[in-house]
Amino acid sequence: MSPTMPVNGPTAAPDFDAVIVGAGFGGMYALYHLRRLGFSARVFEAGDNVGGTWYWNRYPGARCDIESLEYQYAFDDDLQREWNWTERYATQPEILDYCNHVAERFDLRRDMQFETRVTAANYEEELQRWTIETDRGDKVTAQFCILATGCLSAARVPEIPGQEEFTGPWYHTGEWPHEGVDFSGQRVAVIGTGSSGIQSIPQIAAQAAHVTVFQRTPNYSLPANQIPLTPEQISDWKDKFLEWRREARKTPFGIRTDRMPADSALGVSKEERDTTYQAGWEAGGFNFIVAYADLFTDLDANDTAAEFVRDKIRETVQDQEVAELLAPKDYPIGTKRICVDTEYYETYNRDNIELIDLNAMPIERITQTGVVIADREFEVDTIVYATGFDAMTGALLAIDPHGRGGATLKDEWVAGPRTYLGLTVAGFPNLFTITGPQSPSVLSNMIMAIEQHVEWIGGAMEHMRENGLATIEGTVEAQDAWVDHCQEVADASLFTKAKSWYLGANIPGKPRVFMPYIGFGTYQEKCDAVVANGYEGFTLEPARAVPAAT
Ligand code: NA7
Repeated sequence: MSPTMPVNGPTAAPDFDAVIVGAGFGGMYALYHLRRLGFSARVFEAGDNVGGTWYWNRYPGARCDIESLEYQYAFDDDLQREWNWTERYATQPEILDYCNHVAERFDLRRDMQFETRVTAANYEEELQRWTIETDRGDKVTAQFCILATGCLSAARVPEIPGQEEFTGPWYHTGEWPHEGVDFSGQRVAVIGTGSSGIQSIPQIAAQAAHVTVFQRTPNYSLPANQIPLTPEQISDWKDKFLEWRREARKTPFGIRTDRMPADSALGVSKEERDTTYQAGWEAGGFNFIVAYADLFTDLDANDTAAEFVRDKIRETVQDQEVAELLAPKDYPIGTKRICVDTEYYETYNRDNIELIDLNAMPIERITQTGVVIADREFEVDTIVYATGFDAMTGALLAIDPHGRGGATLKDEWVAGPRTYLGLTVAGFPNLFTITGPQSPSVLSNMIMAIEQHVEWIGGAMEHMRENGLATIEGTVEAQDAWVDHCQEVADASLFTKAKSWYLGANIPGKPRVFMPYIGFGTYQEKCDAVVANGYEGFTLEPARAVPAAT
């Protein structure tokens, strides 16, 4: 049923109120929430089960870098009370178990179609609805199309000459085989040292005969200081969780902290600063990088933290030449996604690992038996590409929705993504993106960001139903202003000083536009104000009379 559409004939009512693309955390909650509001929805998912990112990224050592107690849904108090996380940072299998638990608990699968990839989404202007097509021949209509396709879901293997000649197995960390990989006795090449490389290298090195790591850019990595959670910690958290989540939603990165830093790193002595950094380092994870208020805005302040981490690398890694290669020097700490690891730097003290600096010499080609750099061939049995994703826009552009007048998203975004609030795109009525570009997404706790987006979208759909409205679309003016604002906020930070996937810099030819919005609390206020001001910046239109069916 579609309560907002006047039904002039059997062709007028779409099949569903909403089609949702993706059954990760975003798609699962969108389905649950829309159902609860009385809307009909169908989810299409390429994988054979729920989980999204956590379904695909099964590489050894995969863990979330947000603490498990924070990285969970808050929409249902009973759900959080009955689920028990075991460790401070949850492993991929445990997070996937949680996804399955949620799917079962709320009977989500009955409205999900798996092993089905959406291949087209076209807006039918006359009927004010979307037609969605899949690789299994489905063609369904819906008033709303909700893209919950994930920010890091379009895995990318770089084009290196000779790749197809390699006779051994190769894997991308983001499309890892479900049965796992046994590296025993193998010589393994790992290309890439982002989070996936940094998490998997220690585990691969512990099993393989030899590992050669090919590093283009070193990353700053902080120790996870992984610990099992105690029953007391868990029950204390459960009691406070909902209140703490409300607090978290007001913070810049969506992560609750007992102490919002107010001081400048430069306003205290080096001794005091180092004591603070040491405490953050020992506390583990992102605690370190929120020690002072100006670490993301002042280069000199940032460099005090960066140098502290470089010194930790020098202390940990015995071979000082290797330590210097691992120590990032040409971009501020935190401006590429900071990593959280377990024994990453320590792993370079093993005698079965070698680090190759691709800055001196890039990979020239891949042969049947290995990787060639300059005149040296590294013979390997297996290649692991930990080379990341076409982040934030890749999965959206792979669908390439066609909006009003047949305009394509690819054309509209040729110079980089343009959205209003990271939720909608002008010219594409009733199309929503969950954690889309120009929303905080990857610079916040993703699950919290997902809940905020889904609830905003659900609110808009309810508003339309109550007021007999059929379409919602951000205006070009509001969108232009939002894009400019996102850029201004980014320019006022240090984030644009690194060649990161936030900027599209990891993909040759991708426009360099800083994609996430910095500042969750401010963002949420803006979204709320837009609603309070009668959906400011949006055009909402009533249903048109539908031509009678012939
Ligand atoms: P990332 O963080 O994008 O890391 C990919 C890594 O692969 C990074 O070190 C890249 O170097 C490297 N890379 C990419 N292309 C090449 C080529 N052509 N040659 C050599 N090295 C290359 O992806 P991850 O999967 O590790 O992590 C993604 C996110 O998941 C992470 O941020 C967390 O949020 C969770 P570069 O830095 O581009 O020079």
